[in-house]
Amino acid sequence: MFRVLGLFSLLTFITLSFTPLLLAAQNDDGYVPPQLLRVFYTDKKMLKTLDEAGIDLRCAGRGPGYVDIIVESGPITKAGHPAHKLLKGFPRVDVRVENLDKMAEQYRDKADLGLYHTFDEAVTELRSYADDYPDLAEVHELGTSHEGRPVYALKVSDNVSADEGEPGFLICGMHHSREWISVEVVMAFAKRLLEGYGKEARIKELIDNREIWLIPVQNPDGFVYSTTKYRMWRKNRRKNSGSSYGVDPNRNYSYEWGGAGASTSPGSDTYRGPSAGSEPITQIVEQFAASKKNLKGSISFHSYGQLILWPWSYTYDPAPDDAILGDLARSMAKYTGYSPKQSSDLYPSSGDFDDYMYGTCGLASFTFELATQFIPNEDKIKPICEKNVKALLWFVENAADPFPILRHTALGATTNSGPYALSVVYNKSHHANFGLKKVVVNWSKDGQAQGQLNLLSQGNDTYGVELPSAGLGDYSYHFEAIGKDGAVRYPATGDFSFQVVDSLYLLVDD
Ligand code: 0X9
Ligand code: ZN
Repeated sequence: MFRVLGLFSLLTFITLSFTPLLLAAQNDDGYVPPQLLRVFYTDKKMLKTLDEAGIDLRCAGRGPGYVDIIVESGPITKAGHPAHKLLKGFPRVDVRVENLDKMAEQYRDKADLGLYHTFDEAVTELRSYADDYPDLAEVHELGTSHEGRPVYALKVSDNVSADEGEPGFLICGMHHSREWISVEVVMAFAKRLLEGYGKEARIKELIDNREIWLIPVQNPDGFVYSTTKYRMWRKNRRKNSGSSYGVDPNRNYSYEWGGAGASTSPGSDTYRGPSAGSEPITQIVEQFAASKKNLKGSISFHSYGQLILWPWSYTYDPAPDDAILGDLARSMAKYTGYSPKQSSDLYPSSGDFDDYMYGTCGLASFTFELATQFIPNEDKIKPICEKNVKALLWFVENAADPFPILRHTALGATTNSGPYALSVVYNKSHHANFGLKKVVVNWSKDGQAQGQLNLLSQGNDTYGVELPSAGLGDYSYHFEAIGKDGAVRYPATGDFSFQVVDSLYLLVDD
């Protein structure tokens, strides 16, 4: 049940000395299509200058030592272009996609978007799930967008029409219009759950004991705009004052709205909107999440970057539950191969989904950046969905109580024959009203109860005790947090355990 992991931090020094190579393909009529550039940097501070100049650093991919940016207007080779001068100081700039208009060309003449769902197809499919599995699936209209399109949620649970208070999860796709693959993963999860219920014990167990809310298309207006008018559209379709359109839905949530990494310019791709939660599609999701008291976790799918991000986004400070969030992200990363990191390590941004879900609603919330491009080729849809559905299944199974009152942080011994030092951390931020009085551990050896020991405070909300040696064999134990109104067991069910075999001291993993 418990494993001690050694963590090593790797420091990478990158030295680059390339000459900037800036290209722009200009059409006869002078129109310059949007380009995707990869800008390499040697120091994160260099990004600040781009950010401050209004270059969007937060809407494409990024990796160690580089950030992808979309340059929308005019050839950046022109001295007048705001990016031209700024990019001069960077060791290397590659043009990744010379013409973003052409990137999704293969779908241009297909009204049905090939294997991708259109908005209407996604809605029809959700409805068919409710028709085909009336006891397990229900379509809820949560509200409507600026242009009057419904935001739908599919609830998946046994006794679906009852609120059973089971641990709940909120899974969203399509905040950003051009990130079509995000819809596919949420739709694939719905399919896997519903088709699996009658066949797979694991799925039945899940649906019987969870309430799973799926919003495949959080931003319907933007999605329709991207799929019918302009593929690279990102925001929603608010008519701003002036001639610009759109608010970035992932800068508009009302937790820490208006801070870092969100633009005040309506024309920007990361425009935060006129006020916190100003957008109907953001309000809908906020109100939904705040009203569902049984929600425990949430994931918002985006593309691209192959990342799993956890709060905070708005600050470099670690979240109070950073260790737990990081562990959950690292576990999910095992299924996807994506890189887990705190959101702001990528870049800080404010008013995003995760910070609201974690900061306001107390959920374990994550952003997945799928794939290596916004709209991957059709043949990539299936493998991307499959591995992300695996991560989703793991999450919904394992994050039902993401922030337990105690957390087991260490098990150690200086010699193989013990004693065995245990320590736990009290999660004060999530259980402020518990009134912790003491922590005890009940332990057994080879199934024989050995009694109860008090843990001593070691400062910083950490409590510890040593289990005495009782010879070779199987040790098991669970803790109890004793508060003003009673005790809470940890783990809720089962025990932690380890074995002492011969002269070896073995930790047993779950
Ligand atoms: O910037 C965003 O909203 C997300 N990336 S995207 O390229 N899909 O637009 C990332 C959201 C996570 N937040 C931070 N990294 N701050
Ligand atoms: Zn996105």
